[in-house]
Amino acid sequence: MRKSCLIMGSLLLVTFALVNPVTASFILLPNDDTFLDQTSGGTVRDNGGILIKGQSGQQRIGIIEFTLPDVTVESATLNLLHVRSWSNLSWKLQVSGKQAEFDETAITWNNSTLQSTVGVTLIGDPLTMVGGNSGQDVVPPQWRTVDMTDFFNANKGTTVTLFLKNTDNDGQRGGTIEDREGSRTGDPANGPYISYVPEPSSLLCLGLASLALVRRRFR
Ligand SMILES: [Ca+2]
Ligand SMILES: [Ca+2]
Repeated sequence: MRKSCLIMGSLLLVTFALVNPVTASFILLPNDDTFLDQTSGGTVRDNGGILIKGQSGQQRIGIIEFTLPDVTVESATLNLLHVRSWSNLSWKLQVSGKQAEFDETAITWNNSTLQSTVGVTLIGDPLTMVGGNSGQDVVPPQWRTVDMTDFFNANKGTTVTLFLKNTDNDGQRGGTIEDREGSRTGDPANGPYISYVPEPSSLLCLGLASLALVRRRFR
């Protein structure tokens, strides 16, 4: 038990530079992010942000892959920057997820099986997203958050794919979330991320790992 605790703690130290010492909040970045585009079946679409549209026959489904650390969290929040809307109309964004992996440089609508809803868990209620107020752009872009604490704890230690779907079947509605490459804003820091706060017992593991590293260093 203590060994696994130390290994887990050591892995988490990689992200230690991102720790906020007051709230002990950690940041987790995606492995991959892109979207599945029904209108361009065989084309890899890893550019221009994460496009989302629900209209039948023209669907765009955002997909984001994270490897969740094997820690129990008090809270976990998905953070998304809304940069564009399909029009000046508001739209609905539903986040869901399941244990699955993909490669953003290879996945297409045609070769993906991720459109299936089998095994998918809804995460929170749909968010209402504003319409564009400057052409299609949302100015300034808006950070939106989704509580994913339960999903995180149910899937800790695994690799998961989160799905971003527009629940309106309407060609005028939908939008774009900034991707991890910073395609729309020029800044990768505006890409999707999870912020999480480990439970105190998990923080104890981190503390033990830190002591072990210190002991080894000064031997
Ligand atoms: Ca990407
Ligand atoms: Ca991957």
